[in-house]
Parts: sequence; structure tokens; C-alpha cells
Amino acid sequence: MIELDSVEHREDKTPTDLISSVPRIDEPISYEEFFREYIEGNKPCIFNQNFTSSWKARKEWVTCDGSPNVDFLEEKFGCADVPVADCDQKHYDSQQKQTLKLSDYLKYWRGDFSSLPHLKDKCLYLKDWHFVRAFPDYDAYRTPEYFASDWLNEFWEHRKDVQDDYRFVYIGPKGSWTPFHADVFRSFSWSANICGRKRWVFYPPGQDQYLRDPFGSLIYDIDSEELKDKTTYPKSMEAKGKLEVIQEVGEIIFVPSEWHHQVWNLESTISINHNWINGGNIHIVWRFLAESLDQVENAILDCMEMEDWKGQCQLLLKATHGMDFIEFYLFVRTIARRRLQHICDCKQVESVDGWCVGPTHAAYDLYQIKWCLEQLVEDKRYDSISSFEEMEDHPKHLLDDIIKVL
Ligand SMILES: O=C(O)CCC(=O)C(=O)O
Ligand SMILES: [Fe+2]
Repeated sequence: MIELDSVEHREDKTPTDLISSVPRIDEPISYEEFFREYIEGNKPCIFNQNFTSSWKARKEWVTCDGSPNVDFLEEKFGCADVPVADCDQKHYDSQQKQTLKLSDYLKYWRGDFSSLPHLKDKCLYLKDWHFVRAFPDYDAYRTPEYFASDWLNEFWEHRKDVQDDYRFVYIGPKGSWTPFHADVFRSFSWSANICGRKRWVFYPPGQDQYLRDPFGSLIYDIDSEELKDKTTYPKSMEAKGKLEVIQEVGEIIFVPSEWHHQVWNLESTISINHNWINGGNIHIVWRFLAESLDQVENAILDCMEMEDWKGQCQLLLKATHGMDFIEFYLFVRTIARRRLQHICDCKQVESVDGWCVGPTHAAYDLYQIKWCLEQLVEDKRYDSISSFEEMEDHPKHLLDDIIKVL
């Protein structure tokens, strides 16, 4: 059961204070304490290896010398298609990706290039592999309780028309890395090292403005000399609050919303990573979506006279951001309806991985969704999106139902 002791709804959360290091959590703390301190405080932290010691992945995916158990992975999962990034090939603000069979990636890993000569001398990082979706019965791990209020994965588990999720496995050799970024939709992430170690560099929300070039593009590699170039990054010295931490084997790092970060594998590393959204960051996700729509509108302002310009803006928002206003609504509606079922019909509601939502948590979730729906229906773009009014269970209807219950 994931449950909070009291419902406390804060609309205008104060900006994150600067902190000097990433706290380490060595002993179990209460769900309530984690939620208030780190989720609502939006601050990073690291849980020690005890929090993952019972996971099957930590036993079966690693050999006695602590390196990835390539033979096991090959035998069990070798047939899977996996996305693989080339760490030396920049592709826009990310790395060039290709799809390989896991068995071929593991050949590369072993240094067997007989059938794959083009992969020789490359630094290839297997990332964003939807492992749970590919092997739902394997049970490699269970999401820790602290991360169980996960609306994003709950939504995708209950969505029937399209399949997706935000649960990933990463496998990378020493030296593989992920460029500087903030996570999709400005979600939280958590990331657990099954074997190996990672170096993380973080900047708090808002500091990215000093780490962009005159066109607004984010620095790709925070360690590069380019950042010292005053003409391209004139304000880089003004960025404050940089944090650096090494995540050891078995440890889980909590990555807060809107924090930009870069990650390096210091050794051969396997990690499990989820992106997640809940009542603690949904206001950030909404604000980011609304601001992204402002940007899209500004970018195509000169075509404003075209037919259905506002509809085109939503299409572009979905293409660039992964979500439009309708999709955002479908997401929060799924969660809200499930919380209402729990409170009104006493129905047990599972969030993810068998964790159930308690009544106070359900009320808290509804408060946060109520705030978002109010923002949505008051947004100047709301009336132009005809599909809202055509829906049977439209935002104003849902808002009324929530208000009746709270
Ligand atoms: O481990 C990595 O390479 C990247 C992980 C990451 O960016 C995240 O968990 O948010
Ligand atoms: Fe990330």
C-alpha cells in the first residue's frame, strides 16, 4: 500500500533551494518522508545497495566478478530487438541510434566482430530497451515503494489502443555516456545499477538557461571545452548548483523533475531506469507542455492564416514533445477515474508492480489533478480544441466529479 498520512495541497511550490551534495539513504525511511523531502522537495538522492539486493536481475545478470553475465543474457533474451546508440555520433541533441538483435550486441560486447565488422572500434550503448514489455513474465525486479506512485506506467498499463511504457534497461561499456538533457515531459526518473558504476552531473531547474548557445540549444557534453567558449556560451560561468555524484553498484538514484543531467558509465554497467510522473510533479509537466505549445505557436506564427492553425500546433506539439493537450487529458483522466473508483466505490486500485493506492494518497492525487484540469480549461487554447467538447467524459465533467468528492 502506498499511502500518505495527510493530504496537503500546495499550488505554488517554492523553487528548489541549492544543495551542496546528493544525500545518501542507507536505512529505510517512511514513504511519507521520502515523498515530502524528495518528491515534493524535487531534490535528488541515492538509495544504497540494500534496496536492490533481493532483485533477480542482481543475481542472474551478473557474474561473480561483477561484470555482466553475457552468456545468461544471450541465452534468455538474445532474440530481442534492442535500440543501440553510437556514443561518438551526435544526432541533433542526442546520439545516433540503430536497432540490433541483443545476440549481435552481445557479440560486439565479447569482441567478436566476425559477422559485424562495421561495429569494430565503436562505443555502443544499449539504451531505452523496453525490457518489461518484451519479457513481462521474467520479474527482474520490483519497483520500490518510494517510486510506486507512477501515473505514467499505470496509464500505459490500462491504455488498450496503443502499447507503450517507460521502463527501460541500459547496457553500456566503460566510457559510454548520455548527453546533457532533462527527461521526457520533465518527468522524474529513477535508475538502479545492476552492475557497474555511473558518474552523474546535475544542474537544478532553471540553470540550463546559462548552458545554451545563442540559438537556445543545450550544450551537448557538459565536460567539453566548448562550454568555455565565451562567444557560444557567454553565461556558462553563471550556472549555479552543479552537483556531481558517483552511483555505485546496486544503488538507486532518484532524478527529480526539470534537473538537467549527464551520465557516464565508469565501468561495464547494466541499469534499470523508469520515467515517472505523479502528484508531486504533474504541475511541472503541465507547465512544460503549455510552454512548449507557446514555443510551437511562435515558431509557426507566420502561417496563422492557414486552415486549422491551432490543430496544426497541437500536431506539432505531439511530434516534438510526445504529447498534445488531448493526450495529457487522457493521461490525467485515466488516473483520476481510477482514484474516484477507489474513493467512491471502495475499489482496490493498483498503481504499478502490485502496489495499491491508499485513500489519502488517492485524495492527494485528485487534488493535484483538479489543479491541472483548472489550468487546462482556463487555458486560452482550450476552446479551440474541438475534440474536448465532443468527448463523453470531457474535462469540465471530470472536474465537477472531482470537486463533488473532495
Ligand atoms: O544512465 C544513463 O546513461 C542515462 C540515465 C538517465 O538519463 C536517467 O535515468 O534519467
Ligand atoms: Fe535522464
